[in-house]
Amino acid sequence: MEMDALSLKKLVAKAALEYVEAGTVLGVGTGSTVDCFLDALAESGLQLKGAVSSSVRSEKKLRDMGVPIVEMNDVTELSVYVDGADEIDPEFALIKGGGGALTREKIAADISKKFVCIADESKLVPVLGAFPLPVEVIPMAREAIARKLNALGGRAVLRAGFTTDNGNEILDVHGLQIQDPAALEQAINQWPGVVTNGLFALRRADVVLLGTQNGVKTL
Ligand code: ABF
Repeated sequence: MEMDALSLKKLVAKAALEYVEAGTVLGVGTGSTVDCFLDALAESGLQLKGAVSSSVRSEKKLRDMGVPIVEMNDVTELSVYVDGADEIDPEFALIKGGGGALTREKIAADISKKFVCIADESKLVPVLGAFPLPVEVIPMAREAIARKLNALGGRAVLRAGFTTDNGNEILDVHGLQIQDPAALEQAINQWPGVVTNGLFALRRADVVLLGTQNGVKTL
């Protein structure tokens, strides 16, 4: 029988436990796949020293599980960071930020030694861009940045009624075909008023665990 998306997420969430070491501080991302991972972690009985979380949402879930929350400023590095993605290309470059937590996710990925990305197989694409690229902007720069994104050939749309955990806004850029994700990530990051963009290409995933109909594929 064919597994649905939730079953694939649960499968891959469980597989990610293999990368978690008891007694350490774990980096934890955001999203429905990460929610499955946290459920699997709770079930496993594995005891962590603590967790650095990329969002208020995951932080709440971790607290409810009794895992101590550690401030990002209080760690020098994370041995493992587990997070989902919205799109994954064959070279492990990602689009993230559909959940709006891209800035904190990028910081967590940056200080992690091993970034383990968990996703169902629908997220693997040949070229990034069908999923709208999120760009977190300081509110007063929104229109200026939207014009620049549109000049790149995209269509920037303000995420209505959404404020990030950092008090900023998100522009979702539709219609891009991202042939060189690292170059685009760098270019957008240079614009004043951009906090972060959702391309994770300069610091991409180290391991991708993909939930497929034939089980978990480690890429
Ligand atoms: C986070 O959660 C985000 O970067 C990405 O937007 C999203 C993936 O969510 P899901 O697992 O629900 O598809 O990792």
